[in-house]
Amino acid sequence: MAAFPEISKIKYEGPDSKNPLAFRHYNESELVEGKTMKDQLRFSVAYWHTMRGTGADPFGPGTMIRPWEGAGDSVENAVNRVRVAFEFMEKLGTPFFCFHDRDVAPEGASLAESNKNLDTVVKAIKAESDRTGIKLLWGTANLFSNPRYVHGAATSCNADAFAFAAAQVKKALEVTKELGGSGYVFWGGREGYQTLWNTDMKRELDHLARFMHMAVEYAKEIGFTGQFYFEPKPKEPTKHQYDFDAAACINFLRANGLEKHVKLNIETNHATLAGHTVEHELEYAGMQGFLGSVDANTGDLLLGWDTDQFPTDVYMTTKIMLAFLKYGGLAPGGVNFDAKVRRESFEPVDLFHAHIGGMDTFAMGLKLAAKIRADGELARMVQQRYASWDSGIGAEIEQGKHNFKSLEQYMLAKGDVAPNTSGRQELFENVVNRYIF
Ligand code: XLS
Ligand code: NI
Ligand code: NI
Repeated sequence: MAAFPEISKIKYEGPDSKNPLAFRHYNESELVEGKTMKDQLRFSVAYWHTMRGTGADPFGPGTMIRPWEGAGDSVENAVNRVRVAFEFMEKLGTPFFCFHDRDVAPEGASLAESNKNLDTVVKAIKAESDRTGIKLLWGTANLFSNPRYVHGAATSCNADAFAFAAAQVKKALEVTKELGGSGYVFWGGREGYQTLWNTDMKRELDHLARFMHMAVEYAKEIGFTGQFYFEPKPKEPTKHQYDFDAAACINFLRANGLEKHVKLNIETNHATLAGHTVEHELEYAGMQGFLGSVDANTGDLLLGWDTDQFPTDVYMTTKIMLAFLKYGGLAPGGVNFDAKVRRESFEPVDLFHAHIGGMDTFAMGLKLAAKIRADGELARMVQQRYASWDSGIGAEIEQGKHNFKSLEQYMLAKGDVAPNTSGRQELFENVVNRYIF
């Protein structure tokens, strides 16, 4: 029985279409910079929000109408939910999905039972994945919901919590491999602190590094060759998360010898919570070779938390795609919609509207980014701004031919700095608008 009987496959109908259940910009077979949009964007559905989101908030219970959830949190219902998820993704045309272990299968009374539940559901996922060709982009483990992780998992003060988390990630890596997943994500969960008074930060971070090394070692042992990612987030649920932002994550990875194994999964809303823009985080990671994947969503200017809304801002998606095209594309990562429909958008069809909007906004961003790159004017304007470094003293400094003494000599002879030129911010902004409108 179909879960979305009134909805057929979402098709590309072009920019003039008024059909709310059609794409106006995402045309999966259209070529952009030599690759199809499908291969450039690598869209992924987040199982936790789309299949498990109830709409509950701190002020009230869930509101979502999900007719297929009747049987509750049983393994049987989990298997049935897999069919619903694949029907949704087939109709939408997303080639990937992402999950936490506990999103897809219920936790049992013991580790052994939880693993058994997961095996049963993973078998169903494998069958649906083989039938449809829809693949796992990345897997991860939920190391934050169960009360055993109240103080964190890898950074818990309780060594048993660390051990349980290790066992859970071991299993999550096995199923990610079994499903042919392209990656595995570490997001902090409760890895952080509420007060430094009760916290041995050094010890906790050493443990986190040990934990990640164990994951890397185990992946090698079982032949899992997917990409590991670390996902920055500054706060929530703890007041200070250790994976604060791209800079903190990269420093942690380098300081602990993990830089060859782990890249970053940058989430838009987390970037803004950290006081950055997503393009800042992408550029910072990209210039150092750490750009991996993106958790696509957006926050709200008036709300200071991780609202995980679907992206609809074309400027933002253009900037995201400019960064990815600049640093060689998204693969093996992708555009994972770590986003949820609003509590007030409780009908199943809203899941389609949300994803269609996000996919169209990213498709437009991709096309605009490619246009900006093909035209080259923005790049030329930036290059022009740094022209003093292309020859003469600038080129000599870059080549390492100078020191403080020689530069003092140069300036004593020259007298003063050559006149500065305008930053032309407004012109830059106007040029960007020319592509967008
Ligand atoms: C939470 C994170 C989480 C990760 C996966 O804020 O975004 O959903 O992406 O654990
Ligand atoms: Ni995320
Ligand atoms: Ni988030």
